[in-house]
Amino acid sequence: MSGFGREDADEFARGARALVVFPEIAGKQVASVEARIAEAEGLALAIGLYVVESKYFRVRNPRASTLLGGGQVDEIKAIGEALDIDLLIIDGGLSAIQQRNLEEKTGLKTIDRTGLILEIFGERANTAEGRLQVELAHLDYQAGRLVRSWTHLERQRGGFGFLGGPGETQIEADRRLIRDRMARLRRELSEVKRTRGLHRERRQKAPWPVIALVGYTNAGKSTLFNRLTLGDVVAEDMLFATLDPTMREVTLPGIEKAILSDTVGFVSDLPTQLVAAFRATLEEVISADIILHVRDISHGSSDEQRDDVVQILQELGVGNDPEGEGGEDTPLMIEVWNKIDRVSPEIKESLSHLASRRGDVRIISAQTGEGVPELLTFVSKAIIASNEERQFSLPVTAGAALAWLHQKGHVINSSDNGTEIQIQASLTAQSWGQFDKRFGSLIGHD
Ligand SMILES: Nc1nc2c(ncn2[C@@H]2O[C@H](COP(=O)(O)OP(=O)(O)OP(=O)(O)O)[C@@H](O)[C@H]2O)c(=O)[nH]1
Ligand SMILES: [Mg+2]
Repeated sequence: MSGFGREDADEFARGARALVVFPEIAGKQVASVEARIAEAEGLALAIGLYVVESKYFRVRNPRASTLLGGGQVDEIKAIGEALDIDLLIIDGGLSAIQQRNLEEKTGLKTIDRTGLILEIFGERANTAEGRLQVELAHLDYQAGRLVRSWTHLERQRGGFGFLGGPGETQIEADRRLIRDRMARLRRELSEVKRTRGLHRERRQKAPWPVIALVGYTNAGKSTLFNRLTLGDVVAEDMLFATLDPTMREVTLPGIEKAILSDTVGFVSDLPTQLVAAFRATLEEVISADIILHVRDISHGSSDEQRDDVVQILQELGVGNDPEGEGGEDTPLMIEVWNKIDRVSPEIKESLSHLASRRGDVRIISAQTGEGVPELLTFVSKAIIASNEERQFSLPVTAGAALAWLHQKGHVINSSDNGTEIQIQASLTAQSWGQFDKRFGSLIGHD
């Protein structure tokens, strides 16, 4: 495949010397600058860059031209020269103009947080669908940045053009090229999706409950997944180790079979292009019966990470329904406080205390296995408890609805009086939601 994503990955050769700059914008302070910088370094490492130096700048008045102040830009230029830097990573958002100006003023190739994350995704995506989605996201990102002096398209033609960008007509032509390519990708993507949809359709008919693992990148989702499924998903101390969702069967106490799905990790300021791109992949999450939100409770920014995950889930249309109404098919959410083996006994004590006051938290170590059996019992109880019994009637012609009920849950009783079938069935709230959507209009009111 000759995607832009691939070419980009080549561009930041492994081992390239990077300078990470975290600009803290006034009014948007983060809880821990160290944690934020460590994360940015982790992102850079995730595509094999060599982080030579990291800097933190406080930005009081973000400049439209360069984001950073003049003195700060000079300092970056000086560091770049002194340390022989190849690449400047700004851990924040840059407009196309800011990016170009920074490149011109520092003499360093510059990339922002979104660009960096897109690079990682471009390198990691394994499935056909994942690759198409990343490429599409990348093009979308590029389309907005054609003013910059080194576009990939320009490089493809062999010109570097570090000074002065391409002419207007060239930009127009490039835009059209990108638009055409995006249109083609969308067509390919919908073909791949159609095929996957068929697979899912087949799977969704299975009566097994679906449990999805979500969480911040590096929280330990894959480690837990492997522990529960004896699987071999890559679990690494590396950001975005998992990109493509994986599903496997698990056995829970009292439940013959359930489907567990491991998913891509989230990160703060996840590029909107990628949230959109992965929406389809994360449909597994959206349609799960239970979501296990895995958190690295030993992490200094654990609370911020939780907030980011909750926010992204909300963007995806998944959220707890505090009123407990109208959310028939809202999955049940359980917080899993992972890596408990890494905290001191005192902190563990107070976390246990906190958790015991909440009904929706379990403490575990996916690595040592501590707390995992209890988590499983908790999950299966929740699944069983969420089963809801209903009695209603369907017209005898609604064979499909009846078959669906038989497949998806437990039909306790059904009797046929010639025109109507009286049904008594038990399903998860999530499945009832799906049933109502599909067959609600058939249900008789008596
Ligand atoms: N000490 C300790 N380390 C853990 C635990 N769970 C996971 N880890 C480590 O944390 C790192 C990340 O684990 P993964 O399972 O890859 O995390 P993930 O959530 O799948 O990450 P992404 O796929 O990048 O989103 C690995 O080095 C794991 O060995 C735990 O309970 N205790
Ligand atoms: Mg993973």
